[in-house]
Amino acid sequence: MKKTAWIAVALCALLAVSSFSCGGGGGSCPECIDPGAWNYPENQFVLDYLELPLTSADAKALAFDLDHNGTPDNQLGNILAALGSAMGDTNPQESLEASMAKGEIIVLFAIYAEDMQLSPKSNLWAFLGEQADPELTDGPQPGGTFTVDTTNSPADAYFGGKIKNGGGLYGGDEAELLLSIALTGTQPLNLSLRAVNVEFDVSADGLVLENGRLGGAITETDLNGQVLPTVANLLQDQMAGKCSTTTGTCVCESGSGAETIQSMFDTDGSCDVTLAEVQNNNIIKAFLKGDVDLKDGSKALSLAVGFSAVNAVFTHTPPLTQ
Ligand SMILES: [Ca+2]
Ligand SMILES: [Ca+2]
Repeated sequence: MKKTAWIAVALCALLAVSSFSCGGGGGSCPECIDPGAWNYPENQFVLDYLELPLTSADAKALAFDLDHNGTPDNQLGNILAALGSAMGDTNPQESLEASMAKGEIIVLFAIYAEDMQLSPKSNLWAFLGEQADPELTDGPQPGGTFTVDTTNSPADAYFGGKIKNGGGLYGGDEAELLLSIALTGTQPLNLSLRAVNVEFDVSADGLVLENGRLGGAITETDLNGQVLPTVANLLQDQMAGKCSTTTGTCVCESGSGAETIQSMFDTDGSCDVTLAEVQNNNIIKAFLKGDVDLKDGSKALSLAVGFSAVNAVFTHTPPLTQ
C-alpha cells in the first residue's frame, strides 16, 4: 500500500454510496421533496460512470460553490487530482472503473418529473442496487434490469429539485447524503455528506443523464470521529504480521507497504499506529481539514465527483409520503 493509498481507500469508499437522505425532515429542509411531485411519472436510471477528478481543472469543473462565496469547492477532489499521477496502480479512478465494469457498484435513481425536460417540481429518489450476479463485463447497460438492495438501501433517500431546459438540479444546503461504508475487518464507516447537490443534463430522448455532478462536504467532526479512526485501523491492519520488535526496535518487511506506513505514522516506534499518531501526522493535518463553512457553522471538507446514468428498470416500494 503506497503512502497515499489510504486517501484512495477513503474516497472510493465514499463512492460506494449506500444511502441518500434529506436531512432534518419537515420544515427544516425547504429544498427537500415536494410531496405532489410523487404523482408525476417515474423515470428510472442506473449510474454507468463515476468520475473522480484527475486534474485540478476537473476538480473545479465538477465543483459546487457549497459556501456561496463565489468560488467552487472541491478540496478533496483537488487532493486526489494532485496525488493521482503519483498513485500508479492504485489510481482510484482505475479501481472505481473496474468495480463499475463488474457491476459491483450499482446506484439507481428514480426521478419523478412532469416531463424530463421541464418540471418545476421534481423528486429524485436514490437506491443502492444489489451487485450484479453474474458479474458484468462492461458495466450497467441501457435498459438493464436491476434489483434494489433492500437490506442496505434505506427507504427514504429523497432529494427535492427541479428540471429546467433539460437540466436537473436537486439537493441544496440542507440536503444530506448518509454513507455507511462496510470495510473488510473494520467497523462500518458511517458519515454524512452535507450540503449535497446533484446536477445533470437530460438527453433529448430523456433516457440518459449526462454531465452529472454530485458534490457535498464532510464535516471535521466526521473526519475526526469516523474517517481518521478508520484510516488508523486500515493502516494498523496493513502492518499486522509484517512488523516486529524482536530486535528491540520496530522492523518491518523490507520494501513492504507496512514498512512505509511504519516509517510515516508510527512515530513512537511501538510497531502500531494509533489514532493519535494518525491525527498528528502532518500530511493528514494538512489535507483532511475543512475548507468550507456550512450554514450551521460547521467546518467541512468539500468533495465533488462526476457521473452519467442510463435508463434502467427496477422495482421498489412506493415513497413513504404516499
Ligand atoms: Ca465556495
Ligand atoms: Ca505507535
